[in-house]
Amino acid sequence: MKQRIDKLLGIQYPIIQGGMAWVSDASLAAAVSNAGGLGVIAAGNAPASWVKEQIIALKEICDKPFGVNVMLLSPFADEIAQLVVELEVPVVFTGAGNPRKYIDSWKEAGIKILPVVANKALAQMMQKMGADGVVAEGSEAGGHIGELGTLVLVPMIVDAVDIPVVAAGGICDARTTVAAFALGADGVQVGTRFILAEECTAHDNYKSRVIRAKDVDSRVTGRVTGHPVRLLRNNLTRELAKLEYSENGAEKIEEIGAGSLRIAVVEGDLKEGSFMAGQCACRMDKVEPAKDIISNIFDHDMVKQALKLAQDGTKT
Ligand code: TUI
Repeated sequence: MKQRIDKLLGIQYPIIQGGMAWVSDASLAAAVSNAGGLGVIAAGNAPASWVKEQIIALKEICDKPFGVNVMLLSPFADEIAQLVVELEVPVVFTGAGNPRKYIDSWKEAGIKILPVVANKALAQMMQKMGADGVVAEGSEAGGHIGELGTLVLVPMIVDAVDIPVVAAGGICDARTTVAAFALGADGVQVGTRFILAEECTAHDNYKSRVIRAKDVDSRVTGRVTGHPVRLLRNNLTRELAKLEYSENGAEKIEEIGAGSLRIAVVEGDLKEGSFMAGQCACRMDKVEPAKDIISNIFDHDMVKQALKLAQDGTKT
């Protein structure tokens, strides 16, 4: 039995791997797509040349549909928006902004478009502009977040639009996937748990930091910049918290924030790195193949039942 999101994206299971800057590369995205979900390469702040390499590398090891996440605050967003057209990327996600200026060209190219949204107004605008679906990302998520939690955001957006809605933020296992379907979602986006995929090339220190994460370790920094970010507490988050309401705090936070994610993912610097992760980091404890993460969720009887009910009933 297929959900409408499976048909739209050409995938076997209604699960999308979150586009995590520096983390979501060809290796992780190919593993997820090859396992029947939708793998996603995150452009983050990387130059278009890096994104191009990743797309080409993915196509060599995977002939299934995949996506690219365009981070709209990136200085390279315009170039990457064009690149996905040239390289015939099947699905594009956007994050951290309004993708209005790219939508027409992506639609013309036949790309499926699913903007990540954190409020109702943007979801409705995206539907009007022709988006194929939206990812409703609650503030339990890691990285850049909006204000509303998944439990409020998802059903509100399900009621506000007719296009498929993918639930994100806090979803990491069978129980939270069932919850997402109960809220009316058509599919789930899972980020943090895929950091712990064997095929994820993030530094081992990043993975062990996620495994060690306790419930009290999740922090949100950068509220003064207008781009709040959820990450795991360490020396960096303490420094950022001190800056938050200091003079020129916003600029200093932007400056420090810019390079610190790469330092965490590539170098594994536990003190100065930005270990972006969702609140649910405290609920996961092992590294395993991407296909085991997916089967652990979708082989669960409760999820199978929820999928069946979602098809029979949809909006309740
Ligand atoms: O984009 C994300 N997650 C991210 S992006 C990122 S890189 C970054 N680093 C430092 C500062 C900022 C970004 C790390 N994690 N998720 C999708 C998402 N989009 N969450 C929230 C939003 C969002 C927020 C405001 C989307 C649109 C929006 O407003 C658009 C508008 O103009 O109404």
